[in-house]
Amino acid sequence: MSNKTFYITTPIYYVNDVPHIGHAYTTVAADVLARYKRLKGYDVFFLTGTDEHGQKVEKAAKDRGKTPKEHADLMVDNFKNLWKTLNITNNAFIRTTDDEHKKVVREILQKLRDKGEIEKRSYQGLYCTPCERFWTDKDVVNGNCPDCKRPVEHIEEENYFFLMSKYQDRLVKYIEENQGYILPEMRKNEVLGFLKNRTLGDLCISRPKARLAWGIPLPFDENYTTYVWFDALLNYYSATKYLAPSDIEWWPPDHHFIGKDILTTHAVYWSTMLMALDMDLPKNIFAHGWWTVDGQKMSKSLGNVVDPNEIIEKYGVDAFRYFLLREVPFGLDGDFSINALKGRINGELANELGNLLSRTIALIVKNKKEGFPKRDDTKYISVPDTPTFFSEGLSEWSNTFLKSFDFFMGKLQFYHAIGHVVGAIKGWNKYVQETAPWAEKDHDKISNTLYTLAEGLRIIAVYLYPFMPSTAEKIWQQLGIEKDISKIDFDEEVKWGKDISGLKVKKGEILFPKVEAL
Ligand code: ME8
Repeated sequence: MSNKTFYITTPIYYVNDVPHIGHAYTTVAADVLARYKRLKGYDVFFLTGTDEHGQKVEKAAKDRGKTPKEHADLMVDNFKNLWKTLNITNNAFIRTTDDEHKKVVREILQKLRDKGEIEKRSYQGLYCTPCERFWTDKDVVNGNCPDCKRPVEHIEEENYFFLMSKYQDRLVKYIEENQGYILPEMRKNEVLGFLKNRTLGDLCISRPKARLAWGIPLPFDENYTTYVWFDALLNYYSATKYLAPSDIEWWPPDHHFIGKDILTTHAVYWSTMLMALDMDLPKNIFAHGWWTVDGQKMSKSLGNVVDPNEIIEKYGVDAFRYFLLREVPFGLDGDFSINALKGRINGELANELGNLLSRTIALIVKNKKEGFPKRDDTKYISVPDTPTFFSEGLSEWSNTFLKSFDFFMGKLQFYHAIGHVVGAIKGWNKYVQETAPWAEKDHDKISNTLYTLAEGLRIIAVYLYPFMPSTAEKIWQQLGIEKDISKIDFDEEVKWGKDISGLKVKKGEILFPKVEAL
């Protein structure tokens, strides 16, 4: 075990519906970072899971004639299977119906109650059942919920409140003093704007059992169940108590990856809950953008919800993973269309990457049937044919390249990190063109060029690994490298100048067959 640890989470998804491209997006992004960090020598705890309590799930189960638990048990496999198909390397999968999770939630509720952070009050307000939240008169638009636009009900009842309002100033200060706490910057400003322009209320964290039976009962009043968000947010903590290796202190998390739809619950509810518990706040909450499909909001009624399984079956896992992080800078909204996906496949993946591999392998097979000769440093290290686009020489190039790549990954700029690698792939293709080994007569020169290409591809595969793990593996296999790429030391393997003498390349399948454009 190393002493560097890295804890990353995705939201826990509701089991009222099947997973779609939006859920896949957050989970793939977290997977990319988790894979990268592992190769960088970190002990990684990557958590995802499902949010199984609450009215939404209760209603979905009722519509299907099942108990909520039966329903959740069926639905949870849709997520687990999709993560398997997508090659997601989560270390744990939490379900809020796990007994251990429920126990932690009850302990925390009791702790907050004992500390005087939870109070019972009589309350009246406008309640939106589908959204499971109260609104004020000011929020409601013509009697309808401002979020889902459905009618709200007037409700009067006694409930328990978490005294969130008293943390308002402390939270503002915390966000201002910890620049990287909420990212991207525009989301941080949004939260600060929200906190500075209104008086934060206290948070109603209970529902009478008669109205919501499908939830965790409050330990100090069994007539009530806890608000689904209170239960859900605590997953990030409870998982460290029973799903993570116990010899490591995982708290606080390094990143909570979420969509912008659930920014307030994380930035405000979760942060103040942790403050009340005297616990460290996560190091970062990153709220990414929203995917539309062909320019429209994804919705069941429009029938345009994208099932990742269908896309993967047709176009492959890695093309899909690549597309999600390459199409839009992480943090901004994006639009999914089959046309755009095909464009990425035919362009960067088939024409650039696939082509570079197949021509390199073909040239090596043609010229070096016996594999690479034993490396002669005088010939292979001082590369006279340094590609014109790498003015510093290749060792230097590999060092600078690593620095930029690490910079982009550190800033969660996946789009730029991939762009950087694509730039190199294009450069190597240009290099093949310029050196034209097929027309070369000098054998040493040919060997040199082929070594340079193979070494370039070996390194490119390492950079591609977090994004497209199977593709990276295939590149290494075709180059004849037998090491398991998921277990390497990243920094070591991206250094220029490995001895690859004796490797026997294996011509393999085409990485990305071209797809018919629309
Ligand atoms: O909100 N574009 O669960 P949920 C991008 N259970 N991302 C999207 C998306 C889209 N169109 N649609 C969904 C919940 N997502 C709660 C979370 S966490 C303690 C509890 C992704 O099933 C994005 O990550 O509605 C978003 O935040 C999440 O799915 C919402 O998933």
